Amino acid sequence: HPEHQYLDLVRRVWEEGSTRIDRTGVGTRALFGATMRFDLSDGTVPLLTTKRVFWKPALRELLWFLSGSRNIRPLVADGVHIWTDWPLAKYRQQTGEAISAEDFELRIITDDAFAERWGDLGPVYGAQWRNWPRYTPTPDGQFTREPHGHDQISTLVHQLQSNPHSRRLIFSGWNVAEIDQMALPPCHMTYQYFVEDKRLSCILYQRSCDLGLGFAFNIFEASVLLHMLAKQCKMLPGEMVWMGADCHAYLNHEALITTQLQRDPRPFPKLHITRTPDSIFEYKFDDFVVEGYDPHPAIKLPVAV
Ligand code: DHF
Ligand code: TMP
Repeated sequence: HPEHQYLDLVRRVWEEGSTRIDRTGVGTRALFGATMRFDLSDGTVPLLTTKRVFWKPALRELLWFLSGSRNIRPLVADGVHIWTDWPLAKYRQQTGEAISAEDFELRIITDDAFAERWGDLGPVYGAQWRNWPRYTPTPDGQFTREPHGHDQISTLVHQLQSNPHSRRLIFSGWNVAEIDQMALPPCHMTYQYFVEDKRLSCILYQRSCDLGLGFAFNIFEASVLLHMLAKQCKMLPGEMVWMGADCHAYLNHEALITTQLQRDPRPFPKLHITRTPDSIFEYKFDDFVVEGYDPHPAIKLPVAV
């Protein structure tokens, strides 16, 4: 079962990884450099089965990236809480106010000015994917920032269709010049595509991978995006290849070892996309059906902020 690639990596990280103090202070075991490959040609999607993965918030996050948004408001309005902790920590730190997560989210939804000031994550994923800043030189040797940046996703769709053997089918969130403005620099940072006989494959390069939490979302979302791109370009899904650099398990994620590793994987579910809109940006949440997902029970793990 392909999920053993993940379970084996978790075991290897836990048994052979070095113990490291990380940015969050929680501590991890980590090793550097790992690959997994998932065959999507049978219509499946790698959604881990050794614990329940909340794929609905993951799908909403992917659609939020594609919308180009950099504010948590649309996520929170849809009941997705996965990005709230970072703006919340900043708010508490800068105002000294001991606000609860619930009250913070309520203000994000109901108060426009508050959302604009405190819900912004900076130019993260969606902002770079859809609107990588474009500067043009002026005669006096300065540069002006154009109102519309590079839409890397539109370019990718166009290139896939017109130049499928290109070796430049890439988009990236790693904008060096803007890293310092981001709530978190991108973890899943570079995506590259490859077309062979109408089969579309992808490599995702992930610089930093939380194997307990982030990974399940990241591999699912990258694979859904592959299915979407294939559909838009009248191709078939091929292979999803994942490459992780700093692969780590947080020291407070023992349940990963004591519970999840003891379980046997079940078949991956199928992904159905029930509609082909005119553009990749017009997909709606209800266009996606995950069929046959029968996971082991959820495992609650603390997130290191
Ligand atoms: N920081 C760290 N330390 N790990 C991460 O995985 C991470 N991911 C981020 C931002 N910062 C991060 C964005 N993605 C969850 C999943 C993905 C995610 C952030 C958080 C999460 O908490 N998942 C839980 C609950 C999901 C839910 O309730 O909907 C899970 O059990 O999967
Ligand atoms: P870092 O910026 O210091 O690497 O911390 C980011 C942490 O969040 C790290 O544990 C990796 C994890 N992460 C993922 O695994 N996937 C994601 O999509 C995101 C946003 C974060």
